[in-house]
Amino acid sequence: MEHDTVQGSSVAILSSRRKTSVQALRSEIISKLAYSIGKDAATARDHDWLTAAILVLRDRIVDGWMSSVREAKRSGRKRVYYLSLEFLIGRLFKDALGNLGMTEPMREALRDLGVDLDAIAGLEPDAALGNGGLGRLAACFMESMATVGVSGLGYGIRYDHGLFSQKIIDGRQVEVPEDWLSFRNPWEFLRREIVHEIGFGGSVGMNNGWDGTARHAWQPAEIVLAMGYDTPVVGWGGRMINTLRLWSAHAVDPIRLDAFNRGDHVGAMADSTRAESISRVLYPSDATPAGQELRLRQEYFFTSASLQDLIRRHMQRFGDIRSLHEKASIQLNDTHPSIAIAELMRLLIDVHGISWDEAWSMTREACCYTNHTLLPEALESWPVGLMERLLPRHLQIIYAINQHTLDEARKKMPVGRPEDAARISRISLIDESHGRRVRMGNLAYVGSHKVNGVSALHTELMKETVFKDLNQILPGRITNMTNGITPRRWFTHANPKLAGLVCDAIGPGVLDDLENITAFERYADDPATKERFAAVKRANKEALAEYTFEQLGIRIDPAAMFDIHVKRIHEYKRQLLNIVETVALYHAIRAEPDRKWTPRVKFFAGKAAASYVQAKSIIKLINDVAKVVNADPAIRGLLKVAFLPNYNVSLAEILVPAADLSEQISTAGMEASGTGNMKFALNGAITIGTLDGANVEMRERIGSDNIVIFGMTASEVEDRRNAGYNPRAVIEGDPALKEALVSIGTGQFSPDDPARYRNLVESLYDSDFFMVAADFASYVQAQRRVDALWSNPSDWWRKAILNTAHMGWFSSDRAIKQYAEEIWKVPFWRTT
Ligand code: 26V
Repeated sequence: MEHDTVQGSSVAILSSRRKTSVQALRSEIISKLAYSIGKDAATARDHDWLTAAILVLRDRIVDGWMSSVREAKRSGRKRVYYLSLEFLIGRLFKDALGNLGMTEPMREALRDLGVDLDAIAGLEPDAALGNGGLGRLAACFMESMATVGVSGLGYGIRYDHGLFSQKIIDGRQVEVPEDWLSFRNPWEFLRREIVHEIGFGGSVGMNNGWDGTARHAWQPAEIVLAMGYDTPVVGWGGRMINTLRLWSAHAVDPIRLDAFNRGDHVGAMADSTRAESISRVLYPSDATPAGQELRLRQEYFFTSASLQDLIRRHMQRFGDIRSLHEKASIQLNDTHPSIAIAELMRLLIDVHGISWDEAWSMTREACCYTNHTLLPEALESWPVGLMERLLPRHLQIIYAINQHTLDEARKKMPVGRPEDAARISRISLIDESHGRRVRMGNLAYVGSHKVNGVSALHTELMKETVFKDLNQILPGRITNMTNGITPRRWFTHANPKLAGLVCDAIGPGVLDDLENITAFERYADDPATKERFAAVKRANKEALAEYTFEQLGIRIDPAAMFDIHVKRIHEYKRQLLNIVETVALYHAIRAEPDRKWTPRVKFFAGKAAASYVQAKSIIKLINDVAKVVNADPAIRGLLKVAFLPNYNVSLAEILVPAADLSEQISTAGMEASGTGNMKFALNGAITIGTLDGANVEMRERIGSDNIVIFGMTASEVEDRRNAGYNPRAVIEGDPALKEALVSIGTGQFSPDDPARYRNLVESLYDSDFFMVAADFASYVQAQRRVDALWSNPSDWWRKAILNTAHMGWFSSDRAIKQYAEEIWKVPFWRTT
């Protein structure tokens, strides 16, 4: 029997059934090279080998894909449509090989051809069609749907350019355009026949429908074409293969010949340039005020294309629009696709002639919405004027929905109380207080039958804050779906050594269902397992040390504690708290060099939105601190700081398996869930974290002895803010903190520009909205608890093993099954 990297699983059985002979693969690769790429083995470059190997793999996938599609059609069952402006996929080659149990045969076939699989796999560009957590969650969910047997289609945008690449030049972030399609994308299939017309602007008139009734008719001033590209999504074992359909924007007429012939060569392309700009580039949206018209055009473009597409599919299969909500569940990933509520109403009423009441109940039955952040600056709203200009019919519909919602709300309120007027204005879909704006979160809420948060704490806070009033008027909709991560990418493939160890201990069933990993708990006190666990970690740390040396020229000792803080750079995620503590530690080591310090390497990585000045200043500070600390012989290498450039999915796959300590230190109440926290803990890192997001549930499952919690709780943060927080007093009362801040503020780390961090430091003294000072002492104490733990390796590895053993519940398979059962009401395979 053939085996994959991880032995003995159902995948091995599957691969033997398929008779994936190495010989067959070899000859298929050679013929792809010749007939699809036009090269022979002598002239092929590494990139050509990669493309050939992917095309061979894709051929194997296609059969299963078609049978999944046929089976879904035949069964007539309900489907999930996952609408997301972001899918942060990363590389697919190794993931798909692993899921199909073909890693080893492919490795051998390539080896016979003189090609190293790992080397060419490293050439695949990351599909970076997302900013961070929200986009990565969508990618994990797609893979889990295919794994647990939920028939689903992901809809998004095929951006020509994904999230910018980050270069660090002189310690500063420089954004470089990303160009993942430059070598063509061998995974995708262009569906020329799947094209939808997307309208913008124009006016709304009336006409008569086929039955003689009057209907609104929108005459758009501009039409853009949405063209579909399909990528197969392979689940574990390849039992089901779903589709990710991404839309690319095109002009109706690629060129205006009349203008061209007149000699206006640029003007002849103007329409085409304008249309195609819609799918040109991903917005680095999680800090720019995405008020730009282009962003709304992107949102409407992909939402309308997706709804038209799913309605077309529904009509083909069932022939009756009235059963749409019984056969389709439309999941809105944040508010980005929430114009779907108005667009679906428009399609049902104006195009399909459904009455308002029936259309409204169908829309609500079909749609559901996930909220991913409570930060007020991140809650989308659009100026009424812009909406009127771009989507006049939708604005009419939104007004009508609003009327209906407010009428219902008024009925539920006793008349005449002064506070009712304020409540009504908060529920309204139109915010009248900042110019007139359409509140997209409220639209998504009223148009969905379920509204979910992404961790228990976040869901509770949703009920108390952003959706407090709506929850009172329209109760029972808010529900919690704690996030999860796919164990294939984040365990089996990223950390094959650890997966192998766990499989050897408790058997391969863990690969089919991560929740089986609890059986690994029994090994927490087994010295041999601890030793192997430590050896795996050591090997992963050596790989990261080598990578760090290649990237930054910094030499680090793999025996040191690897303390890792990687995620988008945001003030609420508090990279600043970490670097200030690093500075305090540096001072302490310098003051007492002979004390028994724990050798540590502090790793940071993450991108700041291009316009986010404060976040960029934090990146510069980390790099400035690194320069001074790493070069100071007085601390004898006990502390090192490394900022790794261009954090992305592939870099995370190197970092996550190599962490001893995982930093999850957001200001409590601000991180909706986090998913990096789950990846690290599953791979045996100890978490130092606040009681925020899913850290709370991680503590419940891992046990409070096995996670290091510090700082204020969400309600303490709120109370402190309300009571009038005085950071200056806190700083003055904490000599170590004060010394660290003074040294940063007066240029110890920026001798070339001593005032560089004056504003940053002053903002901590003056307001410190994210409570860095308030949590500082508690964070320092927690770090010293971590040091104490590290000094007892037997205890450390026991806790590390218990982390791995208790993270099974955080699989995205579990999350998807919950969505399937409680929100979508669709069937899935049960693995018991
Ligand atoms: C954040 C911010 C921060 C400041 C300015 C504007 C802005 C805009 C958007 C966002 C967050 C975007 C949504 C997002 O990515 N949320 C993340 O979703 C993850 C998956 O549910 C979750 O684990 C993270 O906690 C949450 O931040």
